[in-house]
Amino acid sequence: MKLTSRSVSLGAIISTVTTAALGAVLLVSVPASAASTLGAAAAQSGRYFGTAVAAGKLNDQTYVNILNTEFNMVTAENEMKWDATEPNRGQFTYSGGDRILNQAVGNGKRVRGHALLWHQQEPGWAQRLEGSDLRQAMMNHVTQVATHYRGKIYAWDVVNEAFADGGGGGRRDSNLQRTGNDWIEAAFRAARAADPAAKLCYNDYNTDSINAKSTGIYTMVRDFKARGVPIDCVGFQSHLSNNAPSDYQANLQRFADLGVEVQITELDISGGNQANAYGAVTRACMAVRACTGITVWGIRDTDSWRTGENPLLFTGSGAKKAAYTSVLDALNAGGPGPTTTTTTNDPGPGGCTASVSLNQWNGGFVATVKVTAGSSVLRGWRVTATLSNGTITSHWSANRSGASGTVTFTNVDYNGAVPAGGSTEFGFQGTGSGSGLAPSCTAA
Ligand code: 9MR
Repeated sequence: MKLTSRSVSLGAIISTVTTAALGAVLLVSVPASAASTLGAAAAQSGRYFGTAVAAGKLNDQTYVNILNTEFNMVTAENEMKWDATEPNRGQFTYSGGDRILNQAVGNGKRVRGHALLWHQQEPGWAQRLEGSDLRQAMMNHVTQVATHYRGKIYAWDVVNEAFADGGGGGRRDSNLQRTGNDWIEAAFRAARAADPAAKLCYNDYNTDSINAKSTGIYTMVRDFKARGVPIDCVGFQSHLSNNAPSDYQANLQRFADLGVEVQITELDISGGNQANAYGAVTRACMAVRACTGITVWGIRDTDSWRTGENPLLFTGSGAKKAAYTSVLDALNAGGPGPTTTTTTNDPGPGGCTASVSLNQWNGGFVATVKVTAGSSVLRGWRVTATLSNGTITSHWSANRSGASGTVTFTNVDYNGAVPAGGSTEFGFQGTGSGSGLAPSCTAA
């Protein structure tokens, strides 16, 4: 007798098949409502599944068919970078980026913006700048590009790869860094002012385990949260070889515990048991509530920047690989998504609603509150929430009055303006419990 069991999940059904010839009994358990595409499977837990897209491939029918069928988030592989969008100082070109964005939005997908500032792919004119002239050009770039895409981007990689490899955990040297250590927070503030609705992420590689580099970034994010610098998410590129690090999930979780979302932003895996490694990465994201989605860095192996390493989910001819099945199964197996309680009343013109996403543990909590504008632009907002059994110890991206009982938050200067239907977030953490906060929002 042979027993085979696969992918047990809540609500699983058990079917029994008797093979007449051998008299064997095969037990197969499958999820009650398995989705058949990556995007749909991720959406079951409130997450997305995305890919990097190259504008030059949007005429390739195999490529576009897979893109439209499987993915519900898109990142421009190169087309929104500085060299592409501002080839000459003050002259902006959005043709490639717009093409990708329009293709995605036209097919019901969302878009991650990549990347506003990065020491690579700077246009030549910016490479030759230093100091205050460069700082001015950097901030203008952030403002212009984020304004062009205002309201259309789910999350921006505001700053990409600013930390050094090696043991120090410090910043990478670059002309951007030499304009002053505060360049990253200045970029985040400029991005927030230009597009209050976009989530703002810091994105980097070799940060997929608890190491000096990821700890350097962790320390920066903790500091940003404590000082109210607007940061919403951290991207883990995850260009991996062989395996997912054993502390991959623990690393994501420690960032989530700071009150930011985490996203896997450029996943590709070469060597080793690829299907196992892809499964492990996907399960790690599914196990962290604040892990909101996964993006693979290309569709077919032949689309990858890692030429010859075959690190993606589809073969060059567009067939699904074992790694694909492993990811799909892990997405279908489910996992806790962000716990969101939403107020449902329509705020109408000039109004706003507030919803809270709560990360709780024994003795403490982090609350992220989303303020959403009604059918007209908000110029300022006030949120009240009630803590029946908790005390706030710190907060970010809002002014606060009170620490327990009924607490009031108002916008800070950079997040008072919210476009019609758009949203912005603030947060706080505390001791005790954050249950029952029931935030409500009024325009101020
Ligand atoms: O995949 C991108 C490749 O086409 C470009 O030539 C390269 C230029 O540096 O950038 C690649 O994408 C990178 C991403 O923007 C940031 N993280 C590392 C990615 C792979 O190099």
